[in-house]
Amino acid sequence: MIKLHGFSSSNYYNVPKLALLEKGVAFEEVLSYTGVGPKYKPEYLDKSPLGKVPALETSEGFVSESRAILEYIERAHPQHSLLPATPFGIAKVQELSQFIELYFELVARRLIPNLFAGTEPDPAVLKDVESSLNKAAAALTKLSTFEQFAYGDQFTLADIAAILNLPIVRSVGLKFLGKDPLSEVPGLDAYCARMEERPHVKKIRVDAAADRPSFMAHLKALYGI
Ligand SMILES: N[C@@H](CCC(=O)N[C@@H](CS)C(=O)NCC(=O)O)C(=O)O
Repeated sequence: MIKLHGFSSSNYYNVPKLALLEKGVAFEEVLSYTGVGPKYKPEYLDKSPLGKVPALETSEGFVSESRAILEYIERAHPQHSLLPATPFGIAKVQELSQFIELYFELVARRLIPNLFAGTEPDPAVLKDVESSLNKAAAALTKLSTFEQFAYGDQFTLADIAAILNLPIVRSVGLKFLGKDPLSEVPGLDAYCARMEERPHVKKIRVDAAADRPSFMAHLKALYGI
């Protein structure tokens, strides 16, 4: 059986986890936190070269990087596909997923250290994050109407990217910018509410909340924060 290494309060870990759950693929979870190095699980670097979470353990070896892991899962387990049937549809789903990761997740992530440490962000970083998120929010409306799913008429990898990342962007915005940068994206509120009702998304949220105290304790033990 394939094994997914990582921890449930990581949004990146939850990307393949949600894919596996939605596809009905059996898997085992192996707990591994971040901060790999001399003090913590140095052997994990053989599974994920930068020590990042997630890593997927297959019968042939390890795969890191969530995008590559999704590719493996989809090809190795084609049932309940998370991609549309046409080449154009697949490209559009990948386009939206990548857009969300590059222009929302990775931008908002710049403020995560402040969130964990309870510190104020550098004003220059804050300004940069705000203008990048506002630009991306305006552009997002060109890629999705969020009427039913993020793209097309079935649950896809774009929904996984959207529901695991956009809520984080909204909370980071509310916390540090004093406003939700996605509040004016048409259809997004109702879309997120619909996605949160999906049983596997609910499981992701329950598991994330359950893991959070242990993850925070890990950060405190490793970094003193
Ligand atoms: N590009 C990677 C990013 C994964 C990532 O950044 N994971 C975070 C946890 S949410 C992590 O492992 N951070 C620790 C680190 O960067 O050292 C992927 O798509 O899997």
